[in-house]
Amino acid sequence: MTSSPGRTASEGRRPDRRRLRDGLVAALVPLVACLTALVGLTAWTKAGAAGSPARIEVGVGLVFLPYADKERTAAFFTIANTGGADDQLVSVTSPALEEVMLSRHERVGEGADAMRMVASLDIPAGGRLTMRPGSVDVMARVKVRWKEGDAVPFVLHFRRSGPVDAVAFVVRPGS
Ligand SMILES: [Cu+2]
Repeated sequence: MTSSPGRTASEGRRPDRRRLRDGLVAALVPLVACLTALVGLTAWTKAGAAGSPARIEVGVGLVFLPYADKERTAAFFTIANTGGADDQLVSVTSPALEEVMLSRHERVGEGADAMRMVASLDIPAGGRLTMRPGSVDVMARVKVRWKEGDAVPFVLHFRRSGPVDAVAFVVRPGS
């Protein structure tokens, strides 16, 4: 890159962002269409949102690499509703997965964890749902072999906002 005399301070900050983005793009492999999900979660103010429709933003997700010969996996997304109306996540689909279910885990004693399937998850106006192991997740069975770092396309279906594209990166559980 050649440096031209008229560069501004904001242009000078760009290399950091570009490095970050290049790293993500390298990991994305062919799923360029899913790059929109990388916009991720933005800050918002509640002011002015009242009376407006639900507005859903889904961050880049994570999905667990199944153990050895196992097929079960769990995926995790952070979902923000920056709009003025409540919404609900009602289902999740992915061409790489079957038997996809929303589940909620609850502590039922020392080291014990009870899981139940739920029909929907609330995303209240101005609120956010952060899925993580042991709280709320997306359970599924994998149809294809993955390796760490693969990008898996998902569609999250919301009652009011309809389908929202997302991508999740394959990670080893516990990483
Ligand atoms: Cu679960």
